[in-house]
Amino acid sequence: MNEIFDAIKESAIKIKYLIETGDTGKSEQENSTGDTQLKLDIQSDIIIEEIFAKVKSIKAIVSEEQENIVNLHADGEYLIAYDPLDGSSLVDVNLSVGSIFGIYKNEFNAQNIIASVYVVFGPRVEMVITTDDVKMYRLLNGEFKFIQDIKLNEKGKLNAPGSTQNCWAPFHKQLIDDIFNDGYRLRYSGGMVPDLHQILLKGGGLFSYPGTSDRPKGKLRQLFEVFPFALTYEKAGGGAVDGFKRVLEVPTTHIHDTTPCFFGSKEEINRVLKVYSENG
Ligand code: AHM
Ligand code: MG
Repeated sequence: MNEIFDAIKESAIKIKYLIETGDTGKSEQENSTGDTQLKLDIQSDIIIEEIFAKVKSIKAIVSEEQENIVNLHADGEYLIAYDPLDGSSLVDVNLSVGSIFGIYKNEFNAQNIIASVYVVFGPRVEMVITTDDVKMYRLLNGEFKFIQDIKLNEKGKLNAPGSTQNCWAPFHKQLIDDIFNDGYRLRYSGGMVPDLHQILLKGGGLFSYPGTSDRPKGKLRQLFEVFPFALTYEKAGGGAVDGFKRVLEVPTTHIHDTTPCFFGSKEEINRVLKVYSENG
C-alpha cells in the first residue's frame, strides 16, 4: 500500500500548485449528483487519475467527479474511491479544502474499507493516513514528514453542525442547541476536510451532517467522504454513526449513495445515538 500512499503524496504536490494558480471558475459540466463542476474539480480529478493509472496494485478507481468505476489493472489488489477536491467552492474565498481517499478490497462498500487518507490544503499541506492507527504528515521542503499520531479525547469542545438549518428535524435542532448550551464552541467552515481535521487535532467534538427535509439521506457521499473519515474517527478512538448505527455498517447500493453522518469523540457520539434512538 506504500505505493498508493506515495501516489497520493505526488498528487497532493500537484494539486497544491493547481489550487495556488488555477482558475476557480465553473466548467460546463455537472457531476453525477447534479452539482456544476468547477474547473478545479475536473483538473484535480485528472491529476489523480493519471497518477493512479501508473500504480499496478490498483485494480479500479471511482471518483466523486465521475459517473462510473474506472478499471485500471486487472491483477491489482486495491480499489480506491476518492473526492479529488472536496470543498472546491471555497478556494475562491481562500479557505481550506482537501482530497479524500478510501482504499477498499474486493468491493466498494463499508465492510471492505481497509485504509483511508486525506490531505488538507490550508496554510500548510497535511496528510493523515489511517490504517490500524492514525498518523499525520506535513509537507516540508517538498516531502511529507511524520508529525504525530492522532488520538481523540473521550469528550471534546467543538461543534460543527452542517446542512440547511431550517430543514432540521425538531429533535436534531434540540440536540445541537443542547450541545451549544453545554459550552461547545461553533467551528464550521463548510469544508469537511478542515472541519474534521480541526476536531481531530483539537481533542474532539462533534461534526454532523444529518438527514434533513430537503435531503433525507444527507449530502455527504458514502464511499468518497463518509467511510474514509469514519475509519479515521474510529481508529482515533472516537466514532462515526448515521444516528442509529456505525456508518461502517451502512449498506451501499450505488457508488454515489449518500448517508446522514456524525463524527466525533465517544461522548458526543453516544449523545447522538441516544437522542436519535429516542426520536428518530
Ligand atoms: P462538495 O463535495 O460538493 O465540495 O460538498 C461537500 C462539502 C463538505 O466539505 C462540507 O462539509 C459540506 O459540503 C458543507 O455543506 P453545507 O454547506 O450544506 O453545510
Ligand atoms: Mg466532496
